[in-house]
Amino acid sequence: MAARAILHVDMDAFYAAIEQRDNPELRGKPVVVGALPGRRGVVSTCSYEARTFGVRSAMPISQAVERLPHGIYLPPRMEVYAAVSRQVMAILERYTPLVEPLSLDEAFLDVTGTERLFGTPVEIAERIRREIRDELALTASVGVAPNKFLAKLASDLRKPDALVVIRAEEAEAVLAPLPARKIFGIGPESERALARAGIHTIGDLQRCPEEHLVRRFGSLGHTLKELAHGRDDRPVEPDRAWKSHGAETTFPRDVTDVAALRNCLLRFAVDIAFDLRRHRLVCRTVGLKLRYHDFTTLMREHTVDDVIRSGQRLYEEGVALLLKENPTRPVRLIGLYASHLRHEDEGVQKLLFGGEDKAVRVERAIDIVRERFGKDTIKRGSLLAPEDPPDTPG
Ligand code: TTP
Ligand code: MG
Repeated sequence: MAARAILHVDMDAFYAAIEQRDNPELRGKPVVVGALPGRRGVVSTCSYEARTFGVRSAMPISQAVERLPHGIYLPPRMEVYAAVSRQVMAILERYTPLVEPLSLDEAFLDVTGTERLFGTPVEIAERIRREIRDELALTASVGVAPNKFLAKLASDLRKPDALVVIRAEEAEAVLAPLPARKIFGIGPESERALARAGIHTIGDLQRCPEEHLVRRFGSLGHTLKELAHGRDDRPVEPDRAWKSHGAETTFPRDVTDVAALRNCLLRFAVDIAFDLRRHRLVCRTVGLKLRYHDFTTLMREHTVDDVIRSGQRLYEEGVALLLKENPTRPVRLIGLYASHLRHEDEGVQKLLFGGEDKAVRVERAIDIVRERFGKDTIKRGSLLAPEDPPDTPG
């Protein structure tokens, strides 16, 4: 697989930073968000000022009060944090639709191949940090690396407000001195099991032959070995809500003519394919959305075995869904969606493109014109119409 560029973005002291932002009197002070003193419950998070007193997430609030009696204790305002989270994710999505949120305040991004559009991965990381600071008055730490494991490790390395890059060739050296528990998924129990085997640092894992690890820990042994050497090929997977890309329209007047519906699908397919190619993405699932005059709404999907790259194929799949649905009632809204997005370099799927190659070549040529002269220079209908079979009635 070609070298990838993965970012891990993690907001600093997220809930506490929002409280300090929204109430300037709290800035520079030890703020603890979570259960209130005297009640049962735990710390959700705390400001870095509170961390110097040893307060941590998930600590019982009684223990936090022992360490920090003069702290400022606040109940969480979840709706506010969720709204800020959406703003953060929207900033990330400016750079790629391949955003995989892990929680309200962190996400992976795959920015492989976006150089021409937005700059190098490090430049993108800097821009993201700047936009979060300027637009949201918050700070984020960002890790830049060739895979998810290293990117997440990097974002955590010099928190808060840091940008850390781990290059493939320096990964083993960066990892070696770190405790084994820094590996994703090693909890206290695995940590003890590793310690019993004499493994304390990631460097110990690097030196331990894989057969030993597999004998002791089963398939986990293999994973540990891979990660210890900084190897991780998990893809960035946007969750369903984020990972589809589509277009829809509500008609000024309800439509019954299938030819008109197909025409809409054609326009959407060409636009979606153009956007996907700009981000070097392919999709595996095509979705058709229809809303009838009485507002009943349906979504039909088809997932292919290979991957879809061309507007032509998106269109054909969309039309197949439309004909299968065979709408007999007036349609108020139609939409077309591409989902299960993947980076075009990912995995063996490159070998499977087959017959779509020609369509993609033609459309790429048109992309260049569109990028240079704007979206509407080329009449979209002309792209696919010659091979477009006549409408089947109904
Ligand atoms: P984290 O990213 O783990 O923590 P953080 O953003 O507060 O601090 P930093 O990243 O700088 O170390 O978690 C994000 C938010 O999730 C955090 O602000 C509050 C919430 N959270 C909990 O409610 N309980 C927890 O145990 C943890 C770890 C986080
Ligand atoms: Mg955080």
